[in-house]
Amino acid sequence: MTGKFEALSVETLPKRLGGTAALTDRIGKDARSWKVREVGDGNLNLVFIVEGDDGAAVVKQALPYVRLVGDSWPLPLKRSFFEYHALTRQQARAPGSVPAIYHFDETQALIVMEYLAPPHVILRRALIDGRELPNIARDIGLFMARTLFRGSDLSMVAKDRKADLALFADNVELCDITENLVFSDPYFDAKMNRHTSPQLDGLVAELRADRDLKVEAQRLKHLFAANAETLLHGDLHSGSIMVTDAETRMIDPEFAFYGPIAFDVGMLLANFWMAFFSQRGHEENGNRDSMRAYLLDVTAETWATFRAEFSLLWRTERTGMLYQRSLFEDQGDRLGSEQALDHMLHSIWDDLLGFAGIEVHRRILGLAHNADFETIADQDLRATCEAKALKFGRHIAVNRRQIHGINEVNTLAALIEQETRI
Ligand code: SR1
Ligand code: MG
Repeated sequence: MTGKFEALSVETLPKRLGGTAALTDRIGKDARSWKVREVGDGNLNLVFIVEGDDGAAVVKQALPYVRLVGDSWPLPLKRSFFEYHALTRQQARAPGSVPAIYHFDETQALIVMEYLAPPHVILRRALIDGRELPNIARDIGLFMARTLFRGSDLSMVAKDRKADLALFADNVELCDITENLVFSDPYFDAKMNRHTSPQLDGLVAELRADRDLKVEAQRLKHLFAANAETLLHGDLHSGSIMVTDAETRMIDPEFAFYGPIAFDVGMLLANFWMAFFSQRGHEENGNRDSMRAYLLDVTAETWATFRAEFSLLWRTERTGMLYQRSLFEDQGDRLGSEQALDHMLHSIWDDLLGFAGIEVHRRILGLAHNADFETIADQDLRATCEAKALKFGRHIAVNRRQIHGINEVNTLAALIEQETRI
C-alpha cells in the first residue's frame, strides 16, 4: 500500500493492508476474518491491533495533525519515519528492548510492529494500579545506558554519527513541541496550558514569577537544543514503556533526535517521581506506603544501573573519537580515563535533575498532563499531590548543582510528600 496518504480506519484497514505480506505472513491471509480495534490513547497517532487466524500485530499510523488538539494543529507525517529509524537503531544498540518491526510505509506514515499482548500494559497504568514490577529499573537503566552511549561520539564512527545527526535534524516539529511545551509554556500564560484551578492558582503565579526557575528552564532548553550528544528516545516517560512482571519494552520514539544524554534519563526519572507524589491520590483500597518506598527504590536502582552500564561501556566499548584510548589506557593512564568518566557522569547527573524538575512542571501546568494525577477524582486531593510535586520539581531544577546523590533527592521527595501544609 502506498499512494496518497489516507488515514486508516477499523473498516478500511483489512482491505488496504490485506495485500501486505509482512502482515499477512504473520497474522493470516484471510483479511476478511481480521478483527481490528483502534486503541490509540496517546496524544498524536492512530494505533490499531489487528488479529487474524494465525496471530496479531500492531499498525501505528501518524495523522497529519496532533490528535489531542485536532486539525487546528498540523503535524507532519514524517514523524513516523523518525520513529521507524529510531526503533531500528534502538534494536541494534539494545537488542530486545523495543517491539520487533515488520513493515514501514513512509507515504502512509505507518509502521507494522509486534503486538505486545496482555499481560503487557503501559507502565504508567501499572504504577497507578500500585504494581511493584521487579525488573523495570534494571531494564530501563540498561536501555538508556546502551542506546545513549552507543549513539554518541563515544562509540560511533564520527562520519556515521554525523550522517545520522543530519537525518534526525529534520525532526523539527517534534522538537518544537518539546521546546515549547516542556521548557517555556509552563512558565507563562500560554494558550494551551491548564492546571487544577483554583487550588493551584497561587502556586502557579509564584512559579511564573520565579526568576531563578525561569532562567534555569531556559538554560536547560539551550542545552536541549544545542547539545547534540546522542540519539535520544526523546519522549521516554512511563506512557512510552510497556511491561509485564518479566519484561520491559520501550515504544513510541517519534520524538527521537540528537540531544543531551541527560534528557532521556531526567524525563524518565521525573515520571517515577510523579508516580511517587500521585500515590496519595490512589489509596482508596489501602495505603500505598510500600508503593512509595518501591518507587523511590526504582529511581535509585535505575540511576545505579545506568551508571554501572555506562561505565562498563566506557571501559570496554569506547571506540569513538571522544576520550580516545590512545590518550589514556594505551599510555597506561587508566586513572585519566576514569577521571573523564567521572566528569561525564557528574554532568549527566546535574543536567538530568534539571530536566526532571521541569518535566514534572510541564505535566502539571502545561498542555499534556499525565494520568497519574489526572485520574485522582478528588480535585483537592489531586491539587495537594500536584503542589508537592511542583515544589519538588522547582527544588531539583534550581538547586541541581548542589544535590550530590539520588538518596539526597529521594530524602527530599519523602519529606515534601509527608508535609501536611502545602
Ligand atoms: C502535543 S504532544 C504532547 C505530548 O505528547 C507526547 O507524548 C509528548 O510528551 C508531547 O510533549
Ligand atoms: Mg508518545
